Amino acid sequence: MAYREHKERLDLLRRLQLSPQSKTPDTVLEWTELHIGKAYIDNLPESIDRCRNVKKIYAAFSRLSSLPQSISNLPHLTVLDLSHNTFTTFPIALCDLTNLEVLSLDNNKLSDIPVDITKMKGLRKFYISFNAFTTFPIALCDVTNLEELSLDNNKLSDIPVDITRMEGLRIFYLNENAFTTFPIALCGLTNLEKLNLNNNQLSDIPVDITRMEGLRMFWLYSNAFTTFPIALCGLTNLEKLNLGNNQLSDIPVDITRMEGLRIFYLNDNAFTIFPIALCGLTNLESLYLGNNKLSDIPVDITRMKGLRLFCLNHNAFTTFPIALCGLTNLEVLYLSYNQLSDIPVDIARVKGLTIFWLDKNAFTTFPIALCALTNLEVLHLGNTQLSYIPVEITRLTKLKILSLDNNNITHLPPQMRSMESLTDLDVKGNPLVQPPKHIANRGLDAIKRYFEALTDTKAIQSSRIQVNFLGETEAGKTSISRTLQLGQSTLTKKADRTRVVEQGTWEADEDIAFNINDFGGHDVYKIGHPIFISTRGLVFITFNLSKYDPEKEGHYQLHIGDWIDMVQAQMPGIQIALLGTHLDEVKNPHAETKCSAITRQLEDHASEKKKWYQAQKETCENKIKEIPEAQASLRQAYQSKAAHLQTLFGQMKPIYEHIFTVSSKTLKGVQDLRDYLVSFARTSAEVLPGMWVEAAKNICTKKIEGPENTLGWEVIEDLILQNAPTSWKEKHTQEEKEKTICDILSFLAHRGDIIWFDKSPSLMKVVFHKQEVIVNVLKAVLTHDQGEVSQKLQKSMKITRRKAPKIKEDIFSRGIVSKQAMSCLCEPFKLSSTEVDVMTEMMLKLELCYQVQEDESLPSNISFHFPWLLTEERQPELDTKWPSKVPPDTTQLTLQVFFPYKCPDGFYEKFSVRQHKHLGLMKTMRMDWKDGVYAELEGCKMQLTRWQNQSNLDPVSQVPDWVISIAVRGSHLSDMWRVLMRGHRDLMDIIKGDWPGLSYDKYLVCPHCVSEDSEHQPPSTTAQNAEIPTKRKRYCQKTPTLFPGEILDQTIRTASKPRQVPCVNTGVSIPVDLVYPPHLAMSWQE
Ligand SMILES: Nc1nc2c(ncn2[C@@H]2O[C@H](COP(=O)(O)OP(=O)(O)OP(=O)(O)O)[C@@H](O)[C@H]2O)c(=O)[nH]1
Ligand SMILES: [Mg+2]
Repeated sequence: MAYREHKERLDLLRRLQLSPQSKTPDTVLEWTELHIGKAYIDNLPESIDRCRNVKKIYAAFSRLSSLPQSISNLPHLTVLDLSHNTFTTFPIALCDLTNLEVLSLDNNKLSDIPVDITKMKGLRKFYISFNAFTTFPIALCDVTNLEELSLDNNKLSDIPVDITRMEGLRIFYLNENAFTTFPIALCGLTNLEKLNLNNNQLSDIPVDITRMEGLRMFWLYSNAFTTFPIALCGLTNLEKLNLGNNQLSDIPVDITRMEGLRIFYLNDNAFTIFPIALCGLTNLESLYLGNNKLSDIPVDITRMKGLRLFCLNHNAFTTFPIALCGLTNLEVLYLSYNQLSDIPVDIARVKGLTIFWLDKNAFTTFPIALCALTNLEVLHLGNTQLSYIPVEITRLTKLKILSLDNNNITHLPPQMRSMESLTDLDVKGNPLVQPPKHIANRGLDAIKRYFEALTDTKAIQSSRIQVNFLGETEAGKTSISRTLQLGQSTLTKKADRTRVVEQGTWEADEDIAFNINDFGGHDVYKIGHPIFISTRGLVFITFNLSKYDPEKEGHYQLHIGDWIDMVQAQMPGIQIALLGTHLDEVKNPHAETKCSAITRQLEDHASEKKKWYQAQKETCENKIKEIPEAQASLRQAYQSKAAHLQTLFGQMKPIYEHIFTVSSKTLKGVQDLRDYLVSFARTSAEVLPGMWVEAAKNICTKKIEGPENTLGWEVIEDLILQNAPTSWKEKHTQEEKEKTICDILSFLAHRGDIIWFDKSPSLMKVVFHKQEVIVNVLKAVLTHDQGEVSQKLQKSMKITRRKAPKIKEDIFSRGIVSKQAMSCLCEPFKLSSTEVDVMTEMMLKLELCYQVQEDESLPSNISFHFPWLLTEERQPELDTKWPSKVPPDTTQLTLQVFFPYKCPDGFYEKFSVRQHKHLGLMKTMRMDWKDGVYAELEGCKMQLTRWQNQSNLDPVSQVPDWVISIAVRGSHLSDMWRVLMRGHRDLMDIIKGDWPGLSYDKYLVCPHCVSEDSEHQPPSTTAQNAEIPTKRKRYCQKTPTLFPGEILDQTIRTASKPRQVPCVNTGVSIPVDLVYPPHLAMSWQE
């Protein structure tokens, strides 16, 4: 049932409470279950007894500390969940609920139970884990019908003898308490079946334990046993015994008396020699001996005829313990985390083995003996050092799951496609060539299809690499790119500026080719790079070496540094190299001197980045040290932040160490560049089916020769299947052929040959094989050049002269492009109307704009909103809806995300577009201006803004940070948090997807500081703050307290909770739910 519906029920009960005389509505009488958990209420309504037929009430995760007496009038109530509340005493009203069977008061603050509990004759299961009991609540001894009792996670150290009166008790949880000696009274519980004493400090067990004849399962994990408690040997009916995580190093022979034992945990102990006595446990089925220091197994083990599962992970085996081969009934064997390098042929004797864990060992060659284990269904061989998989693996015809991740495998045998049972193949983290990595990532089916194509057509080792020249205008990009292609000096003319993008190919060898992209400088690329540049490709940051002056202020940043930052933010893993042109115009020794200066500048740049990460990390670590124990959740927030910084830093690929210098005039240095390109291509060569290579060639030819702007599905089909052998075509259904086409297209897209959106059903039918077509359109739409747009509108036949200014006004002040205006802007490129539609759909998909139907009665009246185009300032009338000062009775939650130096181009705009998903659907009010959005939704007001933080300049560079902030105002915290958290998730998703290498910092601004003062508001709204009363001025001088934004990333609950958190900058304490969203805040304990 939906959360909202439960809330409605609660509201209904509240209304009934206000009119006690009213008749109980029939719906209330129909309720049999009431879910009012997470309602954050202090009391259940007195009217609870109106739901006379209710059987189950769930009221966990609230603030309940008492119950209305009326609850005792619910005769049918059998289940009541009051866990995670704030009861300090047992709610006495419950004692009259004689039919209650299950009661949970877990996670409260109880320390005693009243004698009246004995009235609850029906009680079967009682949960009081995580409370404050220091002594056993004696009253329970007379609840003789109780079957299950959990008292774990309290502070008990003894049990009274009276417990023996609880004759019905079957299951008893006493783990995580303070027992140092075994509570002897337990021995009288002769009917007890399950006893959990994990995580205490026991070191012995009394012989009286044998009185517990009913005991079947006994947990003693994580205690202080150094020798095996011999008394246990008398428990001949025991079936499951857990003695893991103690300090045992031997087992007495008496153990053989435990004939009933089936499952035995001895992991995490101190065994160095296999305890031979175990061999007498011939009925044992599962034996866990992981995390010890075993290096051998005696032959006697074969006596354990019943053994099915044997765990020996994390031991010290360097050679395979041959005795295991005699365990012919074994089905599951764990040997992960050892140092095995081979498996003997005798393993074939363990015929029934179905699951075999061998990952994290030291195999360098594939243990071929495994191939005789024909019943194997699961085989784990990840994280070893395998480089080769033999074709014999296909003998494992029943194999379903095979993990080979993180090895050095380059080739898989094509015959693997015939392994029909295989459903899961993990080959992540291998330098795969056959199949190519990208195909492997598409899953097992794609791998099988690839292998099939490989068998049907010739296999060709091939490499086609995308080479991208980026850099300032007139750097020499076009000249070097043409020079490379033609193999002779090709200088451009002065007037020959690259307006969009020039594409070319260079075939260095029969099987090595390059797709060359030469980009002209335009902002469009800055948003579009990830669409155009393949992460497998190369990026050359090109600059004119003769004009480059290392001494000149800003030269490095403009010509090199900014470009590196931009590329690394979007594609942190891509290989970047520097290319200095105009070598002929540089006087020798100058070239080398300049290059070494640049090398130093590169190093400074890299070390500055590193410092930024380190400083951030140190701040986190210092905070972690300062945070009190009780605020574990906050601590975790900082830990995850530190970890995130570490990964961010780790994923960045260093710039190629050599700076290439070339002259497109004299060809000096060009050979060096070619050699590097060829060697780079060779290292990333892949084995491809002949059919694929032909398909790629056909499509690439179309780029240069064909007249089409885009390729439709039929053309694609034709280009790809043209060269497929007839036998292949006959063998496959249309559906299978389409899958193969998708494999090939996805491969080509990944390699950067084409642009293809496989996730969108309509877009996937179109291939953008010419980058310049997309670029042209993007450039035409996303231009800020009003004159150019006016001209186009005037030229267009579709638009009347009278209408043109209105359309222009729409575009530039409101960021709105109507469907008609769109086709008009595309006119010069001679696109078909379908192509215009496809382009618009692509822009929607890239979230450059969102679509709005302006008039409900006119379905064709569609327009597209581009935040990118907005030029208007914030509308003054918004000051009444969102005054700079937070109004009384209103709270403001604020998230601020800081970007050092630069807010990546298009980031804010994408975020603004994404909001349409939430705002559009509900038809809420939304107002946009150039750096912000105001919206009213779900009972809250929200303002998104982008601004530069002038008050916090970088101490060295004096460059202000960019900030994107989400502020939510309202009076219902839980609604406000929902809106804020959704905005936060959108921001993080965009970073993860589009700018994975971006450095940022995020904070929650203290709502208390915000309401005291508006200093930190965006500059545009702070003008009124000049006249602030003196008392409030005091606060203004301080910056608001910032809490780590990582709080919002936390999902788990912690056991400790202050009700208040300190607002450090003003010295006051504020309620925890102003800083923590409800799902985190309410689970804390004082
Ligand atoms: N002497 C000399 N001139 C060069 C060299 N490379 C390029 N040029 C000249 O420098 C100018 C700019 O070269 P382009 O290759 O067009 O530069 P670009 O980076 O493509 O410029 P945009 O297309 O505007 O981004 C042209 O006049 C070229 O003739 C070179 O190695 N030596
Ligand atoms: Mg150019």
